[in-house]
Amino acid sequence: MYTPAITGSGVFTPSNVITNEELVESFNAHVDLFNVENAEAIAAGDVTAKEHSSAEFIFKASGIEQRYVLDKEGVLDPKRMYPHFRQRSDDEPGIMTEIALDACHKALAAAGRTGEEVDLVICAASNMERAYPAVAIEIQQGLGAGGFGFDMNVACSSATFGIQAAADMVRSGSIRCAIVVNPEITSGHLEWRDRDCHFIFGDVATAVVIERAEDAKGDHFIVHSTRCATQFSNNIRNNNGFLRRTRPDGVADRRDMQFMQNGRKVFKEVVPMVSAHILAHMEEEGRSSDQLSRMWLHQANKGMNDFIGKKVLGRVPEKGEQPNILQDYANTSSAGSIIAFSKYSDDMAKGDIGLICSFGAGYSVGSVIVEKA
Ligand code: CO8
Repeated sequence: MYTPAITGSGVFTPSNVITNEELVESFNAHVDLFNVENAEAIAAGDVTAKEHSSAEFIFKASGIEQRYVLDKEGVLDPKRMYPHFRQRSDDEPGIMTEIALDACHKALAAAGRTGEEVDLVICAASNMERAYPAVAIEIQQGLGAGGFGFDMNVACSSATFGIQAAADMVRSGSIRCAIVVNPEITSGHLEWRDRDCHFIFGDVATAVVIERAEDAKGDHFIVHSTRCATQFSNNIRNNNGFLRRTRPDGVADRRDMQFMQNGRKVFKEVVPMVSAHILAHMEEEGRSSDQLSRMWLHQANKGMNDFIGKKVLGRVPEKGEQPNILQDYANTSSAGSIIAFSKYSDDMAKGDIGLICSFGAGYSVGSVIVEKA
C-alpha cells in the first residue's frame, strides 16, 4: 500500500465577470419584457407576473458579489438569458476539455509533472458536454497521458468523490499519478430567468494531481482518509437527459430541464448532514476538530459555511480558518472547495491538518482529511 498525496492544484478562471448589479439590471429588463408580452394572460390570472430581483437580496441571502462566466453577452441579453457557444466540429477539443486542460496544466506545473506522467484522468463535474466518448478520455489525449480516463457525476460533490477514487487507486498501486479535473460550465444549465436562483452559479475549472507521497517533488498534502455519503433527495434536481425527445413535449423549453432547487429546504437539511459527516469522519480518524487548521468547504452559500464551521469547531471560525471564495466566484458546483484549497493552502505549515468538504445534489457529501508535508 502507498500513501496518496495531493501534489499540485490549478484553477482556470474565465475572463468575463458579471457583478450582481449587472446581473440584476439585465434580469429586471427581462422581467419587464416578460410582463409586457404576457400582459393579457397575467390580467386574466393565467400567468404569474415576474418580480424584479435585487443586488442587496443576493448579497444578503448568499454572500455572492459576482461570478465568472465563459460568455457574458448571451447571459445578459434580456431576450436570451443563456450563453452563446459556437458549434465545434468533432475534430476540435470540446469546450469542457479546453478549460479542463488549462486547469490541468497549472496543477501539473505546481506538482512538477508533465501530462505524459499521468496514468488516470477523472473528469468529475455536474454536467458532461456529451454522452460519449467520455470527456476524460479527450482530456487524457490533450495531456498526452497514458493509462485511462473516465467521467464521474455526483453534482457538487464530484471533486471529493473523484479524489477518493483516485487516492484509493494510488493507495492500492493500480495507478501511480492521477489528475482529477472539474470543468464546471454551470452557466449552460442555470435558469437565468428564475429570480430565485439566477444569481447562484458561475463557471470555472479546477484540477488536482494525486500521486504517491514518496514521488512528490515538492510541498504536498498527504491524503490521510476520505469519506463519501449520499442520501436521495429531490430538493436539487434537473430532469434533462437522453430520454427527453421520447416524451410528449419533446425538447420544449421546460423549467425542469434546467437547475431547480428548494433552496430553503436544502439549507436546512444539508447543514446538519454535513456537520455530522465531518465530525464523524474526524472521530473515526481519532482526531478532534481543534486539530483542524483549515476547512475548504463547498462554496454554495456563506451562511451555510458559517453554520457548518461553527458546528464543527464549536466556535466561530477565526479569519483564515475557513476561507470563502464564493463572493468572487459564486457557486461553481464541484470546483468550489478546490478553488478555496488551491488559493488558500500555500501558507500552511508542515504537520497542519486540513479538510476539504463538498456537498450538494443527491444529497451528497464528501470529505478529505489532508496533512501538509
Ligand atoms: N431578489 C429579491 N427577492 C428575492 C429573490 C431575488 N433574486 N429571490 C427570492 N426573493 C424573495 C423570495 O420571493 C422570498 O420572498 P417571500 O419571503 O415574500 O416569500 C424572499 O426573497 C426569501 O426567499 P428565499 O426563502 O428563497 O431566500 P433564502 O434566504 O432561503 O435564500 C438561497 C435563498 C440563497 C437560495 C438559500 O436558500 C440557499 O443558498 N440555499 C442553499 C442552496 C444550496 O446550497 N444549493 C446547493 C445547490 S448546488 C448543487 O448541489 C449542485 C447542483 C448541480 C450544479 C448546478 C449547475 C448549474
